Amino acid sequence: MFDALSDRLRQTLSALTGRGRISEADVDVAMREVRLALLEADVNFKVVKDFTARVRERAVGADVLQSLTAGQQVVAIVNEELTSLLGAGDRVFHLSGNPAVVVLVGLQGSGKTTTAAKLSRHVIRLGRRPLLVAADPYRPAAADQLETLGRAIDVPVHRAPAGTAVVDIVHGGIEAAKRLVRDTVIVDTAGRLTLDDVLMTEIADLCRDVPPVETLLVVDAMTGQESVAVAQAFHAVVPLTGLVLTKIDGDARGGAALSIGAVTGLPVKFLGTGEKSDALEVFHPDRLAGRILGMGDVLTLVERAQDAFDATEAAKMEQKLRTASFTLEDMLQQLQQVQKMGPIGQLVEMIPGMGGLAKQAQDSVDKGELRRVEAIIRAMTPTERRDPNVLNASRRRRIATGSGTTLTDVNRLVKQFLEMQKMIKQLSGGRRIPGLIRR
Ligand SMILES: Nc1nc2c(ncn2[C@@H]2O[C@H](COP(=O)(O)OP(=O)(O)OP(=O)(O)O)[C@@H](O)[C@H]2O)c(=O)[nH]1
Ligand SMILES: [Mg+2]
Repeated sequence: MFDALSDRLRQTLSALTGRGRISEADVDVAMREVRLALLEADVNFKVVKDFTARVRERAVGADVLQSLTAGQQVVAIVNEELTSLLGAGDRVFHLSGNPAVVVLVGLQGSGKTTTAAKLSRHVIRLGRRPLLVAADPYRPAAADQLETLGRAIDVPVHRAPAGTAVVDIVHGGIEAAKRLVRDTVIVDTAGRLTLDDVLMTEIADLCRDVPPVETLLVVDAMTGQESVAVAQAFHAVVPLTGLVLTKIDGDARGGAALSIGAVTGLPVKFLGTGEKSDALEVFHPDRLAGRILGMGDVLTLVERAQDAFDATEAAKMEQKLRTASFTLEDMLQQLQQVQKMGPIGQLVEMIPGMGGLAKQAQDSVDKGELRRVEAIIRAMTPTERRDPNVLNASRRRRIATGSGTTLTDVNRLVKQFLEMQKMIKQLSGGRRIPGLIRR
């Protein structure tokens, strides 16, 4: 989502770090560029103004410009200020009370139901036992959707006959949670098409009556500046405790998502990064700032790897790499594991210094290159997978036909694999392979 902004900021800031001393005028030029980049990304005007003013003041004040590393220091200031801009409010996800009640509210289609399922998985990972509540008395289909999602992740769903009042549905859910020994109740409410008074009052009443420990507003980050107004309107009526920004994986300019916290003072607690129920990230402002400024986000990458990789499998793989007995079969398995971590573009973006390659990597996946590699390996016999040296011309032709690829594709893969194997042999002279994930 933040690609265009990220590209521009990176360019501007590399102009600062690319030389020795910088002057106040250099800072001004850079800040003008930063301001344009943020405005173009649809960041709220006032937020932009305050932001650039703060960065400028810190950069030209003190002794920053006198130092030999002035450029880097200015970049560090931008990073810090961006982090504090993104990190408004109390970001802790509170789960006190038995059961702890979490209510999700938001406009129609913002992603409440999807987020309810994602949050269930999140709290399960925290060692809790969630129960979902379908608190939409108007559309039975909404409860069906939640039930389907709940079944897929093995979380019970409480629902009530159409027409039951929202407050009663939620109390029923809390009773059910006590019965089923569930300690976290996640309430999915009806979508509001607009900021409708009746529905708003219904939520306000619910929050007064229950009251939930967390009332999160689910906001579609693709809706732009309007989302800021929506958040302000909700917050005026309902005591919100935080925001969930969904569809961060989309291609909107992202500025609204960046400014919504600063404008409303509400903390962003989670990011939705995809349609599947595991596509939820705890929001870390420093990590997002790092990603936007092209400094990478290794921590999130490691967490995703830990979620996707089986620890024993990872250890086995490391052993193979270490002893240089890594085969095409292992490579196939690795490719599948990595793909479980999410879209390749998102992953590459988190590697420091690689942000600029994210799009390229995603493009090559979208063009089916990974699938081609998988198809080629699958078309090989077990012997061939274990020892590609047996691959003579006729075997290669057979594999190309079998995988629906070309001889050139097969040759390229085999060549790449043999080179990789050589490199692993060199690296694995008893040394630890850098970058290997372990729990
Ligand atoms: N790409 C992407 N799609 C998402 C994300 N979150 C939700 N969606 C999609 O957005 C659409 C709407 O999501 P729902 O969870 O049904 O939204 P809702 O707020 O419950 O909608 P209503 O109940 O009708 O108000 C679905 O197609 C979801 O798959 C996300 O983080 N990324
Ligand atoms: Mg819904």
